[in-house]
Order: sequence, then structure tokens, then C-alpha cells
Amino acid sequence: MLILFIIGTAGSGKSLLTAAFSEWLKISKQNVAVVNLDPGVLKLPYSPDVDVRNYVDIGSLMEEYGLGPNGALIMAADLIADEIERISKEIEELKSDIVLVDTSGQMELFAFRASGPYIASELTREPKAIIYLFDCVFSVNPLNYVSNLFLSAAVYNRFLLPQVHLLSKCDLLPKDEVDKIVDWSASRKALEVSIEEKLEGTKRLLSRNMMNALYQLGLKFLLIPLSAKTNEGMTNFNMALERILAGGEKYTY
Ligand SMILES: Nc1nc2c(ncn2[C@@H]2O[C@H](COP(=O)(O)OP(=O)(O)OP(=O)(O)O)[C@@H](O)[C@H]2O)c(=O)[nH]1
Ligand SMILES: [Mg+2]
Repeated sequence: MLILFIIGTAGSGKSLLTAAFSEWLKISKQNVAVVNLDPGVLKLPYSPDVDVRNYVDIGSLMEEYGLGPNGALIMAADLIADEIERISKEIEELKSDIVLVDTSGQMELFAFRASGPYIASELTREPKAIIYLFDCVFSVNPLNYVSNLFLSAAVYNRFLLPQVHLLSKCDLLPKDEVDKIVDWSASRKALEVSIEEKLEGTKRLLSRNMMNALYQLGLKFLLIPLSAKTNEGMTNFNMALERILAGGEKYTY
């Protein structure tokens, strides 16, 4: 069993990717299960095999403790951590080869609070990886792109798990724009040129320094463009997973 946590900024396409990739895997005859780890979601584009909303209810937390939606989500994350054994058991009983875990829109809850990494490490003893989503539309500006790189580096530092980076919603941009963002992820020079071209003043200086800091950390994030609407990039994504996580083998062993 391989557990994949889908993480990304709010609205970056985590839930739709979970839906589309699980369907894609089913067509490829893989034994896949889907877990919803977002307690605040009202409607999902898939039917989860395991749903955290069966363990915690945001509405009653808000009412009972007089919390706003974010306060309730923070409390919910701690309550999920308390239920982790039962949730793990439910996942293990599915006996799937690959499990997609859709996480909360409030990424900082999962990535930066103590409960997130605790949940990730305690959710079964199976091998795990992170799928980090860069929203294509948001990443088209080099400053946003570099800021998102920082977020993904922060996630990496928290989890220290293999991490695959996707450029989500790639159907929303012309191909040359998508290619340019992928180039930034592959070549420092390409990113540097765009920072010089597209930014000025403090933004240029900051972006350049942030980029240099990231390169100093030695973290390299090659982006795979992907669309959950057209399924473009699914094969590349799947190949990257097999390469990184199963040494080139299928997940079904
Ligand atoms: N065109 C296009 N739209 C997409 C794609 N993926 C997601 N969307 C749209 O983007 C919006 C957000 O998608 P979600 O899958 O709900 O994103 P999310 O990251 O789960 O959002 P939160 O859980 O609220 O943070 C929805 O309107 C989706 O239909 C894609 O690949 N292409
Ligand atoms: Mg979602």
C-alpha cells in the first residue's frame, strides 16, 4: 500500500485531482482508494472510501465552542489526530495498492501545525509521499512562483517524505506559458531571466534573493503539468510516481 497526500494552496485543485487521478488509476486496473481528510468540505467531486467528516463535525464544533470556521478547523485537526488509530484501521482494511488522501484547503493547518505531520506520520505504517500542487494560473507570475516554491520547500521540511510537484489546471494556460513555468522549475537560468524581464524594483530583488536561497538549500522541484479536466499529464505523473516510489515498478506488486 502506498499513501499519497495531496497538498496545495486553497483552490489549487486537490479535490478534483483526487477524483480524476483515482478514475484514471481505476481505468489502468489499479486498486485505488480515496480518503477525504478535509473536515470542512461540503461537496466533493468523488465518493470517499474513508471520510474524516464521519469523525469530526465542523458545524457542531463552531456551535458548541463558539468558534469561527478557521478556529473550528484547527480544533478539528487536533481531534483527527486523536482518532488516527481508527482512521488508519479503516484505511488498512481497504487493502488497496494506492491510497489518495485529499487534504484541507487551509494548507497551513496540515503543513504548519503540529497535528498535520503527526497525522501524516501516524496514518498507517505504509510508505508515503506528498503530491504538492502549484496552481498554474497563480504561478504564471515569477514572484508568485518563487513564493510557492518556498511553501513547497516548507512542506518538504516538515514531512521529509518523497515529494512530487505538479503544475495543476494546465488546461487554463496556453502551452507556451505552461512550458515557460516548467522551464523555470528545470533551469535556474530560465527563472533568473524571467525575474529580470517581468519584475522590477523590490519585487525583482526579493524574487532573485528568494530563488538564490532556495538553490542554496539544494532543493530541486521539477514540475509536471497536469489537468484534472482533460487528464493531460496523467501518464507523466504516474510514471514519476512509479520511478520515485516503486523503483520503476507498478504499485501493484
Ligand atoms: N480548468 C480546470 N479547472 C480545475 C482543474 N482542477 C480544479 N479545477 C477547478 O478549480 C476549482 C478548485 O478545485 P478543487 O479541486 O476544489 O480545489 P481544492 O484544492 O480541492 O480546493 P480547496 O479544498 O477548497 O482548497 C474548482 O472550480 C475546479 O473545478 C483543472 O485541472 N482544470
Ligand atoms: Mg478540496
